[in-house]
Amino acid sequence: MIQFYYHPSPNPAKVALFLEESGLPYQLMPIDTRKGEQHSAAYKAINPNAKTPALVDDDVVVFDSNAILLYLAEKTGKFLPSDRPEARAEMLSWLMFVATGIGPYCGQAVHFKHYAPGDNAYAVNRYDFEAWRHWGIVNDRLAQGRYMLGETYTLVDMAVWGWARVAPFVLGAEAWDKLPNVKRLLDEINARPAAQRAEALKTRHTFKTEVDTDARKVLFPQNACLPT
Ligand SMILES: N[C@@H](CCC(=O)N[C@@H](CS)C(=O)NCC(=O)O)C(=O)O
Repeated sequence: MIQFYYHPSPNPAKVALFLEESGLPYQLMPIDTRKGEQHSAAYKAINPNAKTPALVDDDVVVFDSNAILLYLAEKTGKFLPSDRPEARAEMLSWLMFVATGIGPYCGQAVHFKHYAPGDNAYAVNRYDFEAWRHWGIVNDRLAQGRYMLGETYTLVDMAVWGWARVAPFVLGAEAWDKLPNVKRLLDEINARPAAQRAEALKTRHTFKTEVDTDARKVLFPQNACLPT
């Protein structure tokens, strides 16, 4: 059976949604990143990047949320566009856009706005701008069709959903006034039973919620010695 290494945060959420949508049986493997469990040798043998999510499917090991989405979509043949080269190219473009743009810029915006000590005006300005710019592109895309790839719900929508869930935390309270098409997609996916089951996974395990000094040491070890 699939083992899904999970923490209740945006990148694992995408994979949780796919697993629940597809009906694949899986075992939940909690990794409490605020307690440093991502740094264990056993977990790094699965994901050398020491982050969640990761997935083991018998002798297949796959890490990085968007790679996992693609693996599961190809395994099941579900939530993919047609295999015409144009459709596949469009899917890969948007999936990589989410992987390399939405995820990293949102992650850094959250870091500098909510967790980093000090003022950080330059970093906040840069990452806030880039996070907004990327979400604006997604919002414009969703003005052209119901979903990221047109009229069919695919893995790319699941990748977007992972971070759209937390857009106000990333961007601020005005996120939904400025990104109505992203909000429309978020609301539509949130209404799906699979999304509700994916969200409920966090209640199956007691994860540490505080980002206290100990959590900072394992999440941002290179900065742990700096004053907070
Ligand atoms: N590119 C990776 C990023 C994974 C990532 O940053 N995961 C976060 C949760 S959303 C994490 O595990 N953070 C803990 C840490 O940085 O130590 C992916 O998409 O899976």
